[in-house]
Amino acid sequence: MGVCPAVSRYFRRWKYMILLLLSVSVLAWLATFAGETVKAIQDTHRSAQTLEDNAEVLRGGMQYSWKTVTQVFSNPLPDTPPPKESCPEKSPLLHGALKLTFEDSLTLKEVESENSGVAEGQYQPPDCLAQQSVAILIPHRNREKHLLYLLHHLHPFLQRQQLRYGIYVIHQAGEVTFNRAKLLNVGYLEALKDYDWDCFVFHDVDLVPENDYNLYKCDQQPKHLVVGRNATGYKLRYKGYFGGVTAMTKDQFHKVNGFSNTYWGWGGEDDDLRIRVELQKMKIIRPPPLIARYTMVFHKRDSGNEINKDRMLLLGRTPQVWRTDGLNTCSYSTLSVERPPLYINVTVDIGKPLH
Ligand code: UD2
Ligand code: MN
Repeated sequence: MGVCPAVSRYFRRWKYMILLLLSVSVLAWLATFAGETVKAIQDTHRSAQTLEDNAEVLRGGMQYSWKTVTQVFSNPLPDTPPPKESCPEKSPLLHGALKLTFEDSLTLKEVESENSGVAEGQYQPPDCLAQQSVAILIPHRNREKHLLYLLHHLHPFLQRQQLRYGIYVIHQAGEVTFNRAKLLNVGYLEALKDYDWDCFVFHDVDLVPENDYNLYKCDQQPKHLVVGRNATGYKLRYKGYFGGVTAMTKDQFHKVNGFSNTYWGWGGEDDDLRIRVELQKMKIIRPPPLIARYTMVFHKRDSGNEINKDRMLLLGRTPQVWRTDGLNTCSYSTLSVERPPLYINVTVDIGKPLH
């Protein structure tokens, strides 16, 4: 009696299934083998490359200390710097209140030699990763001596705070009426071309901080760093005062569309920024008065920066115009960007008032 046809069909189908399974396993095995071969070839290549690199390092000008040699041979990528740890929340280098000096004989060369860790106006802590990167923006014209004093004190001050920072001097070209606020908008836009800074500090050239606990870091809210200064008995000039030195994150400043571009001459532009901040429901914060203290280098009102008689009128219009007067309408032409050792010097033509 022959096998019944249903059973024979059943076995035939299984035969094919088993054959199929067998071929799949063979293929998988071959693929692993091939993968391993390629990996082995890559490994050989990599170790050859490492040896070549190591030989290169040894041939080069490195000092042949035993430590260096063992490091080179135990580290397959000798060029990779070791990962840095974050700098501590509170820098161990802070002093507190500082004794400031304003020597007439001070020179830029001296300040440069005191700050050899600064390159082209920028610095980062050598042995830890800074908690914030900060661009200091200084509006400037005809105040070279003040700039020298500020660089002299600010570089070591910022280094003790273990910040990654860059100091930008935005220099208004020509004799047209000064416009502090527009220069600061330019500084923000130009600094962002160099690096994606976390925080911006808008800084008068003549204000020197007296205490390094006054941190040049940004916070959850815009920060006003000058509670008091020598000439005004170290008291807040008036409620809502937001001049001198302020710190805002990239996003906070972007949110308020920066400063107004329309304040030519002295006054009002700092109050305008306060109104912008308040319109965004942000709240100005300040460090304690004993810390937020500054010395303002004595000066008279500069020629070319006369009182802006329109400032009250302009301040009344801020809620209506802030969206169309600020970073998004800041037109200027950059005449030069120089990078001497201690700052980035942006010279700019910002135009002139409409009337
Ligand atoms: C106050 C504010 C300042 C600003 C100004 C009104 C304080 C401590 N500062 O400063 O932030 O709101 O009033 O506009 O309250 N500058 C030059 N060259 C010039 C003119 C001005 O470099 O010819 C720059 C420089 O950075 C100076 C800043 O603009 O520090 C403010 O001008 P100021 O020092 O003449 O005004 P001041 O001290 O009344
Ligand atoms: Mn001043």
